[in-house]
Amino acid sequence: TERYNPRAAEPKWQTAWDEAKLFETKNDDPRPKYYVLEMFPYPSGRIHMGHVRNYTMGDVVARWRRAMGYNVLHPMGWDAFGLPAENAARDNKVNPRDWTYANIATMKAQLKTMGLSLDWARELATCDPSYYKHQQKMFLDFWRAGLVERKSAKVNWDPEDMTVLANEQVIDGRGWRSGAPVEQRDLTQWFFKITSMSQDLLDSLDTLDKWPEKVRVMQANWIGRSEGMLIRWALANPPAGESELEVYTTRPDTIFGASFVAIAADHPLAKKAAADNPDLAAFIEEVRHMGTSAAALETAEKRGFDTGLRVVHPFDENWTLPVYVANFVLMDYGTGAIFGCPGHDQRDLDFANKYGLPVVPVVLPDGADPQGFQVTEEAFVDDGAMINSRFLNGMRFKEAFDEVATRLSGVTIGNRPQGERKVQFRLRDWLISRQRYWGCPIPVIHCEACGAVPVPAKDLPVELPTDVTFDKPGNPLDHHPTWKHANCPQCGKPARRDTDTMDTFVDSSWYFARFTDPWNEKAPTTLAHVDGRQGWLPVNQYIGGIEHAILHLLYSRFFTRAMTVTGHLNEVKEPFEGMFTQGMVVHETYRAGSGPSARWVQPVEVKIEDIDGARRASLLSDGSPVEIGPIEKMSKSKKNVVDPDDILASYGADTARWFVLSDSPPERDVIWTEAGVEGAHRFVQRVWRLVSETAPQLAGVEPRTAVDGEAGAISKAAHKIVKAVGEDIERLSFNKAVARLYELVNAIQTPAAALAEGKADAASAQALRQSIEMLVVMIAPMMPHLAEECWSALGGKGFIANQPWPTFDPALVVDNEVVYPVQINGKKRGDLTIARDADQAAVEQATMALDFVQKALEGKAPRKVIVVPQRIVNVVA
Ligand code: ANZ
Ligand code: ZN
Repeated sequence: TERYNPRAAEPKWQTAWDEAKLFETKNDDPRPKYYVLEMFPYPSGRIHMGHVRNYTMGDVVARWRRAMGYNVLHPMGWDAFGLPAENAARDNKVNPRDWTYANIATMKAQLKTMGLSLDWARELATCDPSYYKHQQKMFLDFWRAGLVERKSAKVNWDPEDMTVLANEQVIDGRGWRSGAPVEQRDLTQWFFKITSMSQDLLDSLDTLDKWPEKVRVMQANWIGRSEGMLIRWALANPPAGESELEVYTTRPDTIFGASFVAIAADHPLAKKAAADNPDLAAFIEEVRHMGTSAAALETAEKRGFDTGLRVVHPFDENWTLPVYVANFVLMDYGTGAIFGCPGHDQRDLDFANKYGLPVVPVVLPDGADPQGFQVTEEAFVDDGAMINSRFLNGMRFKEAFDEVATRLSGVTIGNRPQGERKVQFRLRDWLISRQRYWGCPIPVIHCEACGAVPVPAKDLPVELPTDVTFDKPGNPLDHHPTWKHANCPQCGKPARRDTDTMDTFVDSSWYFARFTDPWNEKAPTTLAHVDGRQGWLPVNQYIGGIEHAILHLLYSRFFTRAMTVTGHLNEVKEPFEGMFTQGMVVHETYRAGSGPSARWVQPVEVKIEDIDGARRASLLSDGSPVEIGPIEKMSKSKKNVVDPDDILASYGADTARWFVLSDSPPERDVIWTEAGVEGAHRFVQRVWRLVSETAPQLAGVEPRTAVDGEAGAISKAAHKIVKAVGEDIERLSFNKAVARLYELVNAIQTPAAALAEGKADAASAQALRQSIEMLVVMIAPMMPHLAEECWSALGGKGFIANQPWPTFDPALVVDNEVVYPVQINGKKRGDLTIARDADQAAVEQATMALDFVQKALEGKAPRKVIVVPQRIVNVVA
């Protein structure tokens, strides 16, 4: 028979599916709903292997659920706002909109060649006014509901490009383009009050039992709940207008180990102390220019400056401690002030050692000698018994914490208690203002008389102007000659539009809800379809990269709650019931040349051979040697990228899909190798051969389950695998499902060959017909085009995509047999398959009847046969 030709078959089936509108989903279909979604792509220009893997997994789930009888929603769209479009506009003089839509067209065509069962009728792009109009409406609704706030916040300011930079655009304290040292500036900006939901966002993680544990932990850490205390210290020598300093601590138990107090460079007290201290002022200036990211602070050397201020210990009026400005204290956490306990905090210890401050251990490790215990280089951060702590001595952490809390809450300083319990979250409000063009305009008009005024609903959307220029630094919306001028909706006087646009994370925080009714022009969602009894949400299975495990998921969880508060959802709190984070596609790296002329080269430039059992690489162009480097994430910089288009064109989509699903568990990285792809393609051809060669004999044969004899063995193999593959796909263990399908093809290969030669009995033919149909339905989620082609070769009616998932006969899959490894003189020679309930004598007898045992004994009786029930047989000759 002819080889399978994916180049002909794949476009043919894709067109047929399109024409039949096979994957267009109806909201009012009465079958149970299933919503599977992959994180939508940013239209960067071309799809990459990561997309191929991600979307293939989602498609397997979608196609399998459809076969299981669900009404499946599997949509696709474009996360289309963002900085790259503006960079392209500046560098290549193209309009961001044109650039974006051209990329969407290219990438959509690429996705189509993958044969994904997507409902393209629901396609959306977040940069489209028909989408962002609703986002502007929700912004205003959130504002009315008290979930939006305008306040001053620090931004990274690039003084040369005169623009605000995202944290990722600050590299070693400098602007990524200009290289100029970045400054911190205060700007009044818009925030979503996500912190008002901190506790609920944390608590509700417990309900997400279909999320990876690691993602829940990452979310919990990001929210970062701490139970601690606010403690107010009296200033011994206060500057004018001050009397006390408030610190936040999670370790009030260590209060007798305090040896200094430290405040952030931006702390108001620091400013006051610096007023008449130029050296301190200079130090503060220096700290402010340092990176303030948590990572930068972790690694930076701990530095400080004594302000000359002194505080009085809360439990001892004769004990004063110095107040430092320190670079490791952040202004926006707690109160921006700490007490340092060097014995039990590593940063404090490094700091104390540097500035010669006392180190008094107050927690004794269990089993340590109280006399000899000292802390020098390494702080003791674990639990133990209190020492050197007066009335706390002998207590453990909790007891000591409670004691300090009780005592300090009973004392007043000023007119407040000196200490009080305080729960603190690390989570900050979500700053959504971006001083950028290519984003969703913030629908607000600023009026001198009326302040910030919402744009009236009838004037939405506030559309981006198209005639913008990128020749000047800064925000093009700001430079636009007319766009920002508008009349105040309240008093009618000339006013100014907000020229900021929203963080693109806003766009992706509700697209999954929009997909449930993207046709609604009046409102972001349609309550009948979005959630609740008749609705689609929560998404049953969401699939995407671990890089979005924190912000995107957290923001979406916030948005879902906020949409419920503002009536855009009925009741749902959690947007994603199931979450799965897939691994990356990785590849070897190759390096040609040596010394300063060494360079990375692409896989397609390299020839690889096996020479004396070792892999050797050389350049295809001139045969010069190439060094094979480590296996890494595909990246442009290392050039170890395989373009999906090349694979799709040469092997077809099914091969690419099958390959990315096989080999590795889906949560792990998969190594892309040419050999692996070839192996996948061989399997495609093997399935096709199996089906096309048996099809003529199977014509008119009734599919039927067999129980006995050779035919029974065929049915048994197939039914077992039907059970296993279903379970594997349900658990998203795609690689295991793939392995089972290889197994099935192996199991029916020989009887199928016999059938093709006309040598099969009627029962076997029927069992084969059934098994092969099962095989074809089961490969359909992974290799849909091949499956359609096979189905039509078998004379199947309609599309395989509409076939129900096969059911198995439970009686055939119970394991009533056991396989014993058979050893002869301690060496394994073969296996014995026998009924599970066979007794000792029966196992012995069956062993002796085995060919290889007979041969080994050369007609003699064995000295001994040892049977370990259900485990192993050993024959001693
Ligand atoms: C005294 C102390 C003694 C502390 C000790 C720790 C160990 P989490 O768990 O993250 O909430 N801290 C408080 N505010 C800070 C700020 N703005 N910048 C830097 N550090 C700050 O950590 C709380 C602990 O981090 C607090 O408890 C405080 O140091 C420090 F043996 O207070 B601790
Ligand atoms: Zn006004």
